[in-house]
Amino acid sequence: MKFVDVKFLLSVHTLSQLPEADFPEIAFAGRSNVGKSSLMNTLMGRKGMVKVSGRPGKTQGLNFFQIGEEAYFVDLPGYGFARVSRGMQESWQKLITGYLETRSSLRCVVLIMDIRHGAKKQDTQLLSWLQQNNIKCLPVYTKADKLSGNQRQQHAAALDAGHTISSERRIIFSAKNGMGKDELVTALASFSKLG
Ligand SMILES: Nc1nc2c(ncn2[C@@H]2O[C@H](COP(=O)(O)OP(=O)(O)OP(=O)(O)O)[C@@H](O)[C@H]2O)c(=O)[nH]1
Ligand SMILES: [Mg+2]
Repeated sequence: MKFVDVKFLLSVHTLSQLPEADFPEIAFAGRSNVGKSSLMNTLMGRKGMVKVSGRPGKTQGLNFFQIGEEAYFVDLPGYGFARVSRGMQESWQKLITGYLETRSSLRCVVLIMDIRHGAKKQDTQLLSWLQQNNIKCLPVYTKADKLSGNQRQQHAAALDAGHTISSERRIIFSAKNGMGKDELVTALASFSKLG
């Protein structure tokens, strides 16, 4: 997978705005402020391609990025942000689940979790929902730079156990120092070639 020609395509707020399913698609999901946009910037090798903010709930709508003629990457709005109204949370959820359920070109959901935190209910729910819907999921534990080597392994093991994820299936990552980037690119390349 090459990231030479990367561009922002569009922001989708209703399912009718979805672009043609022309390329294999990879979606990036996770709790608000977990580091989805930062991870995508690191992957695409473009610091400012996806907007990153200290304020949770920054990413709204489904943001589509085109990776050459190879794939679409989709930045999903973060879930679990208490400061937006319940009605807003519900409409986000509708949009996201509607997208995930119907998108024929979707190859994989990268589920991003903060390596410092324990298993969170919303992540557990999304994991099992994806499984039920036969959608492939790649778990990534991010912000690994914030822990020492020992702590990193301990926290990763706790997350594995909390979500019943096998350690070969997930990737430890840092947007800050690029840890896990090559591994992630390799995994995504194999997903986007499927079918
Ligand atoms: N140290 C460290 N900080 C990170 C890492 N990834 C993200 N951050 C920081 O975490 C904050 C949130 O990052 P974003 O990438 O905007 O998170 P997001 O999940 O896209 O957030 P929403 O769009 O609001 O859901 C920012 O202050 C980032 O600089 C990482 O790997 N290491
Ligand atoms: Mg974001």
